[in-house]
Formats: sequence, structure tokens, C-alpha cells
Amino acid sequence: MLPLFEPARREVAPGAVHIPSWLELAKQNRLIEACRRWAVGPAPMRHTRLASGGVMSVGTVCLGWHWLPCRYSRTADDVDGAPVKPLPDWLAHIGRRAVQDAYGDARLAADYAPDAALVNFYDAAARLGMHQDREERTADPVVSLSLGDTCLFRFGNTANRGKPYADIELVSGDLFVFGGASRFAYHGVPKVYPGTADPALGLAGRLNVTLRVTGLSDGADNVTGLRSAGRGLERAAEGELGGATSASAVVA
Ligand code: MD3
Ligand code: FE
Repeated sequence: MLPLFEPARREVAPGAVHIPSWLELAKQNRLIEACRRWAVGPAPMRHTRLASGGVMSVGTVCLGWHWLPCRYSRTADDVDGAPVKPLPDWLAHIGRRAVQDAYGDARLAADYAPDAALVNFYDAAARLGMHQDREERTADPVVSLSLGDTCLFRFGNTANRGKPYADIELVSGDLFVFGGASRFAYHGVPKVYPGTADPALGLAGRLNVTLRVTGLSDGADNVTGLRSAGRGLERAAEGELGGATSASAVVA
């Protein structure tokens, strides 16, 4: 059966594909409900503490592998030490459908096997500084789903966190897939627009779910990423903290 509604697909940069209104409202609601359950814990949502002493204004909960600055772990080492919750098959399936719709390559989609999901929560004041994601040991695409309030997403280049970059609004239900040359581009979320979510979602703030292929395996030395010591969030956090003098001021 042909889909009744074919969302517009826009290739923002080589390998970076934005599909607005990709996830229907009922599925957005189910994903938000799941995020609420994951956030409660064990291994609950936390504001990640960076090596610099800064604390991210964004709240994060992980599935499959627990992300820490510089490494992944099977346990939430900086939270409660609990084993990280599994990444459910239905979420990996959404990831394969996303890769299919972004690239139109059935083989690539069938082979896409995300083993980690990061759920980021943004309140009205939260932002994410420009950074690269380099803890993963593969160049497989990252799938991003936006839920709730609209945000300003800044998609940069692979060389540095400055210009050139493109500013794009991400709305609830939007899909973004970052593969190919875009996989290691700098990116960030400079602003969230409070109160812009569809009231039917019952969500104050913004959630972003990303699916990743870490390339890690149990028992291996997973302590450091392949290419870098860190996600580049150290300096990013300075912008994020926005002059706050203590970590508690950011978390509060
Ligand atoms: C481009 N999250 O979790 S999603 C992150 O909206 C992250 O919460 C933002 O950056 C958020 O690391 C942006 C878009 C995104 C996610 C991962 C990427 C873009 C990416 C990895 C590589 C390149
Ligand atoms: Fe990122």
C-alpha cells in the first residue's frame, strides 16, 4: 500500500537528512511515555558532570550502553551504579525504518543495529553546546527523534565549532539522520522554545532520542573512544553554563 502522506525529505548536508513530521502523534505519545519510565530509574536521568567540573543543563538517560564523557559503560557509574536498561527491539526497529526513509537503501536499513540510545531532556533553560559525538567506534549513522517543544538546532562543520553552520528548527515528530560525512560534524542546541509543543503531547520541554551503534562489546577495553578523549563537551559546557557560578545553580 502506498503511504497516504509522504513527508518531505531534505538533505541538509552530505549524509544529513531531515524529515519533518516523520513520527505520527500517537507514536510520539508512546515514545514520550517510554521516556518517562526510563527517566525514573534504576539508572535514572541525570545531569552529566563533565571533567571540567561543569554540569550539563540537559538531563540524560541511556539505554543499552550508559554514556559518560569519554566512554560508555554497561552500568550507570556516575549515577547509582545500576545496570543500564536494555534498548528495546521496537526502538531499534524505529531506527531501521528511519535509516530506510532517510537513505532509501533497504540493505543499509536492515543492517542498522543500534545498541545504545541517549534520551536528552531540555527544560526551557537547557542548551547543548557545539560538540562532536566521538565515543562510538563506528561511523554508522546516528538517528535523532525530536519530541515536545521546538528547538533551534545548529548543524556545523567537521573542522571546528564555529562557522559555517546551518540553523534549523526541530519540531516534535521530526527525524534527523546523521551519516556519511555528517557523522562527525559539530552540532548543538542553542535554544528551546518553551510552550511550543502540541498540548496533546502533555510535555513541557523537549525530549530528544538518539540511536547509535557504539561498536563496543562486553569484555573489551571500552574505557576510551577511538579517536578522542571526550565528546568535546568540556568547552561546550562553558557556553552552556551561561555564567552560572555553581553546578547546583545549573541543576536547580
Ligand atoms: C550529528 N543531541 O545527544 S540531536 C547528542 O537534540 C546530541 O539532544 C542533540 O547532540 C539533542 O549527542 C542533537 C542531533 C544529533 C545527534 C547526534 C549526532 C546530531 C548529530 C551525532 C553526529 C552528528
Ligand atoms: Fe551530539
